[in-house]
Order: sequence, then C-alpha cells, then structure tokens
Amino acid sequence: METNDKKGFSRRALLGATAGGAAVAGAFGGRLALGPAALGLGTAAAVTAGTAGAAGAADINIAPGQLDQYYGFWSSGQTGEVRILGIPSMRELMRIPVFNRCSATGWGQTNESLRILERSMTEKTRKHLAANGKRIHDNGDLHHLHMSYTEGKYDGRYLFMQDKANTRVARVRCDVMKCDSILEIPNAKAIHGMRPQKWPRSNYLFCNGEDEAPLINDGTTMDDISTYVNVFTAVNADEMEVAWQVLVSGNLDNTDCDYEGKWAFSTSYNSEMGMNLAEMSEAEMDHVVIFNIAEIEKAIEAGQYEEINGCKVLDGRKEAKSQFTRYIPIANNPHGCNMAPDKRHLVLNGKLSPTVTVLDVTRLDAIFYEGAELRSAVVAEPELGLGPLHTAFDGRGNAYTSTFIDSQVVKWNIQDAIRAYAGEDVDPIKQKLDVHYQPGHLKTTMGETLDAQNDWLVVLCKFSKDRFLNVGPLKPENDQLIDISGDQMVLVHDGPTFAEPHDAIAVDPAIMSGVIKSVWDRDDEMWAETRKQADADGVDIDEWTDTIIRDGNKVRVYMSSVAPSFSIESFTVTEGDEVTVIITNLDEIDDLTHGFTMGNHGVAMEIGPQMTSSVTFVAASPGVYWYYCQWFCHALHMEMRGRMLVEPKAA
Ligand code: K7E
Ligand code: CUA
Ligand code: CA
Repeated sequence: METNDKKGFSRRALLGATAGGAAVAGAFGGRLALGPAALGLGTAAAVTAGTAGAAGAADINIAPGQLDQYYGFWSSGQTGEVRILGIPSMRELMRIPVFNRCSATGWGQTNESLRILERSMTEKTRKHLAANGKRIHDNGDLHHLHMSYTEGKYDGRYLFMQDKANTRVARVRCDVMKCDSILEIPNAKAIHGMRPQKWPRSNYLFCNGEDEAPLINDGTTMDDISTYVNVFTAVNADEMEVAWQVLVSGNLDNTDCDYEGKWAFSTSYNSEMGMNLAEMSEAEMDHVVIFNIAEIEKAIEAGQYEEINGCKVLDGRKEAKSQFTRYIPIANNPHGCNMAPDKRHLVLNGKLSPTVTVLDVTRLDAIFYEGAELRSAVVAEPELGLGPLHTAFDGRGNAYTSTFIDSQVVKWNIQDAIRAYAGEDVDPIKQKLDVHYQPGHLKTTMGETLDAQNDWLVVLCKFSKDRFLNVGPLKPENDQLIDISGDQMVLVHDGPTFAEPHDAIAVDPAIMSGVIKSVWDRDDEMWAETRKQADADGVDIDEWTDTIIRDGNKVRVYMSSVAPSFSIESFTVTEGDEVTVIITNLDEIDDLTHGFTMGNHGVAMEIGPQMTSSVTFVAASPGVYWYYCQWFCHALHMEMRGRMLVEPKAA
C-alpha cells in the first residue's frame, strides 16, 4: 500500500485548511498554484508513458480538432442542468437545461419547454405557482444522472435525472440531447437517489424520497412524527408515469439495482426518523433497504395496493412484515450505494464509519425466502479511511472509493476484501491517492455497466481551494482525472466546474454514433402541439411562411428563418396583445442555429437547424421594438433582425 503524500508538506495540514486554514493557504498557496508539474507529477504525456503496465489510457492532451475517447455526462447539482464533457480532455462540450431556466436556449420560456415542464405537475404545485404569478419551478437540484440500459449495458436512448429540490425526475433524449419529459412525483418528498433498472432493460426508474413527511401532507397532522413516512417510487421510464410506490421505514438516500432485475437497494441514514442532526445520527446502525421487485409487482397485479394521489402504494415498512422489503443493518449514516459489474457485489459506503459494507446479492433470496439472518449477505467490510461516500469499479475486480474527510481515492480489491473478512491475512487496499479536495462521487468509464473499462477515473471534488486562480469567495469545484490503466493510480488533470456536479457517467462514443443527430427531423414531437395550432391556422410550417393570424387579442406570428434573415421584417400588434412567435429554421446545415430575441420583453429562444420553436409574451407599451437573432449564424448575423410595432390600445 502506498500513500502519495505530496513532498514537503502534509496532507493533513491541507485538510485543516477546510475549516479555516488561512495559515496553511499562506504557507503553501503559492506552491500549490504551480499545479501538478511543480509537485513532481510531470507532464501529462510523461505520466502516461511512465505508467507501469499501462493497459491503454491514452494521452490526456487532446489536440485541436481531435475527439475525446468518451462522452462524459455530468450532473450540475443546484444549477439544475446536465453538462456534456469530453473525457479525457475534460473540455465542456454542451449544457442541457432541464430544471433550470436557460437564457440562451429559452428553456423554461418557449412553449415547447413549458409543455414539458408543466406536463405532470401536481395540482398542489400548479396552484401554489399560480398564486405567485408563476407557471413553473425554474430551479432544480440535479444530483444524479444515468443512461438507460438494455441488458446491463448503456443503450443510448435516454439520460435520466432527478431534482431533489422539487421532487421531480426528468428524461433527456439522446438523439437531440434535449429534455423531453419531466415528472413530479406525488407522495414522496425530495427525490435524491435515482437509478434506471439495468436488466432486462430500463423499464423502471427507481427514485428515493429523502425527506420525511405525513403521507397525506395537507396540514391536518404536522407535529405528530409517527405519521411521517418516506416513499420509494418506481417510475415507468417509457411513459414517465409512476408505476408503483412502497412506503419504507427510515429515509432513503442513494439507490442502485442489480444486473438480474430482481432487486433495488437504497441506503438510509435516518433509520431513527430523527428530525435533527443529533437524532439522525443517534443509532449504532442504520440500514440498506432491499426491494424485492417480483413480490412488489405480484402485489400490484393482484390489486393489493392503496391508491393515494393517483399512485399505487404498498406498505413495505418494517412493521408491515411484507415480502416487499428487508432492512439489512449497516454502519450508521451510510451514503453511496454501488453495484459492481461482477453482477454480484453491492458496495454500501459508510460515511460516518470508515468502512464500506459489501453484500453478495446472490444471498438475498435466502433472506427473503429461507429466513436467513439479515446480515448473512454481508461478505466484506473493509476499513478504507474517513468518510467513504461513493465507490466506482473497473473491469478487473477493483473498486475505487472516495473518502471525503481523508480527501483520497482508495483503490481496493473486492475479492481480497472478501478473503480478509473471512479471516485470511490479506490487505485489500492497493493504493490511496490524494485528491483535491473532499471528493464525492467518482466514476470509471462505463463503470456502472457490464462493460466497465480500465482507463480513466473521474473524481468529483467538492472543494478546489488553492488549485486555481482565486475567483472570489465562491470557488469552483474540481473534477480530477486519474489514469487507472496501470498498477498505480496517477492523477493527470484538474478540471474546474461550476456548482455543483455530484455525479457523472462516461459513455463510449460507439454507443452514441448513429443515435445523435446534427439536424432536427421536421416531424419531431418536440413541436407536435405547435404544429397542431399551425394546422388549425392553415399554416404550413415546413415551407417558407410569413403569416400573421389575429384571433381577438391573440396574435400568432409564423416566420421562417434562413441565414441571415427572418421571413418577416416587421409586424404590428396592439399593446397588451398576447403575441406568439412561431419560427421554423429552414436551414439544413450542421451547426446553423438561429435565435429569436425580442428586445425589452425578456424573450429569447434557440431555433436549431430544421427546428420549430415558439414563444408567447404580452406586447409592452406602444413603440418600436426590434427583434434579432442571437445565435451567431452568418457574416450578416447582426443584420438578422426586424421590428415589432406596438400600437396603442384604442380608447
Ligand atoms: Cu452528492 Cu450522490 Cu446527492 Cu453523494 S450525493 S456526494
Ligand atoms: Cu441567425 Cu444569427
Ligand atoms: Ca442514522
């Protein structure tokens, strides 16, 4: 075992800097700012070349014009969007707005995006928003995203993601990389852990409700904590509707599922059902909940559920003694929940305990059906360091666990840990590598599929402190890239990111080729509703059009765009009119996106090649307002503009 202490100063001293280490920063700040080269790690090329037995992790230096080896899909926490990065360059390639409001694309403002955002909103949310003059929540807390699976492998159809802030899940279509569906989940509170089913395919999306509240949360009971529950939800991932829900004891944090379609697993840090920090960490042990999918489906089919707010709800709490769940005790306040690609081992990360617990999922049947002792599925419990949060896997039987408090990645071998637990004298720990600083999630390429690779590990560090030029009190996070191709992990890159990527996945571009489009199909369902309105108005939006429809105080302006002009140079409306501008971009060329911004109206949207977008707004006070294309499209892009003339209302 080897610890990569940086020469000349101690890692512990750096940890102290979290709390208030002005002195540490003063002493080492200048030196740290020099980066890995000054710390003796050498250049990226030298590092790769020098990695003993490198199995193929290539140079991280992706030259201009060269493509990355992997698509990295990043969550963004409280920013509420998805980001696409290239691995190993760690260059940001694109952002996909989901739960946030995007100024550039008009997400959260175009009619097409509002339909998706409003689609499944509960009545309660709709009323509350309306009372506040709003139509949608335009924030989200997007921790986790995963790709859809077919038989344990990524299939390139969808990305799924959750919103802890407003209890939602969403789906992004991989062909156009746009969100196509959002579901607010009734009964549950604060969707945190979320995973698509891996086998036989992602029929379900498993969603953890993290926060406890009365099941009928209408104010009739609030102080009586005995009425509080947490809810585990399976969403039908094709329809984006709730399939069923299971009430659980304790709360739910992270979730994963197996490679046979039998089980889902959720860690719970609040088995105590505490309402404050002290109460939530009071017990010696919390638990991981095992959900028995077949038994749950059987009961749903047999109609043994209660229907609550339109959802089929089963009681899987401890006292119900059902076959839906088992509660396996594990060390207090666990966090990450990660299924290994060996199809057999589930790793539960200790957080408050220096250990991770390894379950053998082939032993779960005995617990459900033969009365085997709950902890009989535990096959290893290696002690890795302080604050283990998440674990990633390579294709060689190794696991990589982030230790938040130690600021390290611990590489350990699953079989060795099992042997050690059985009493053999082996050290499962292969290496501890310092990362900077306080890592949360970490991901190997393809590591949450049966195709786990042995080249790169991305570590999402919550703190960057002194790693970058100072940008003020709010610092970026630091996503570090580690070459894992050799026997030893080697840190090769720092990647600053804006708040707050929790999680990431890395996907082989071969899965995406033939999936991702460069130009929209004209019959895309994204604007199916808009097309219906156009048909009703007798407008052919597939052809060049400059039609204005007046319908009382509603005005619909149908335009086309071909660089560098809109089909309509000016149009006239009346103050207070509800104006809808519908634009079809007839350009068919790769990368030729137009935009529409209406001056002084807070309106802007993206119109990609062959795309139709529409936006509705109220015409402001009388006067001349220019609209323009805000996506640089042509040498005469600045000239791509026109006027909206707003006439005063007749007295
Ligand atoms: Cu940040 Cu996956 Cu919400 Cu751990 S969770 S770090
Ligand atoms: Cu069209 Cu700029
Ligand atoms: Ca606890």
